[in-house]
Amino acid sequence: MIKKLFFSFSIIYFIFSISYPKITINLLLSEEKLYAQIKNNINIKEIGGIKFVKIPSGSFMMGSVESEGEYDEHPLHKVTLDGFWIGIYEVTQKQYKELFETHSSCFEGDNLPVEEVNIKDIMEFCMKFNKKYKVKVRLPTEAEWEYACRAGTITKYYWGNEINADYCWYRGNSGNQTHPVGEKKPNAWGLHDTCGNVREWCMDYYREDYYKKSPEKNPEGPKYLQSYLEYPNAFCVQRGGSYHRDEWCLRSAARTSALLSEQSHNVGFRLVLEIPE
Ligand SMILES: [Ca+2]
Repeated sequence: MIKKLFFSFSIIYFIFSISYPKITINLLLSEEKLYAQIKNNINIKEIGGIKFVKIPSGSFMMGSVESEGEYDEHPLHKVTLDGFWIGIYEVTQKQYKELFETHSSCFEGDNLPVEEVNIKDIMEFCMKFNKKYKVKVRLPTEAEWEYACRAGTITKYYWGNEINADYCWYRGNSGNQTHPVGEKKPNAWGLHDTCGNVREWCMDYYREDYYKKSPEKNPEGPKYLQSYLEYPNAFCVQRGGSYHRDEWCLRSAARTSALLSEQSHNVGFRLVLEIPE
């Protein structure tokens, strides 16, 4: 009797699984196992101790609606990006010391984000990294940064509309210092600390009205300047707020900038790895 029942169930299950494959997978795997399966399928590469995750190509709405945010976050506009690889974490002091004997970070610790770095320092780091590992890394564009940070969300932060200490280090919980990368919860694409800990340099020059005329496809910031080194008094974009700032600065759309020669105890960076599609 039991054998007959089992046989009948197997036949029904077989027909059902052909008709509804996604549902049957869910029936077979617990939620935990299903999550592990998805997690294992995330495309991750590790080079020079830095882990990069593949961000899918796609479109998103960049900036803030008129009733929210600052002047430079308007207008909310559609941006379409090719896929790219981005660091899961802010670059750490250990990773930085692999290529430079010293660094001048204010807070000391191998797994703390490197800070007190300006654009010239980062360019040198990228050149050495590229030479050593025969790859091409660079800073993210501002659009890549916001797209990666949002991970499909349209809320103020990637976790919702209210500040939440489970996800970030900011003035309210940092104890006025940086913290080891990756201690807080990641976004849906696996990135940690985009909001808070250290603010992150982007490769774009900053202009407050740039969103009014930026191209939809792969925007790279204002083009009126030629190169970083020719214009040391130019401003570059920084994103994400820091351990030293309040929650307003940690919003996904929040923009700020600094002289490209400037360095600060609350500013570091994460990298993009260029791999031809
Ligand atoms: Ca950060």
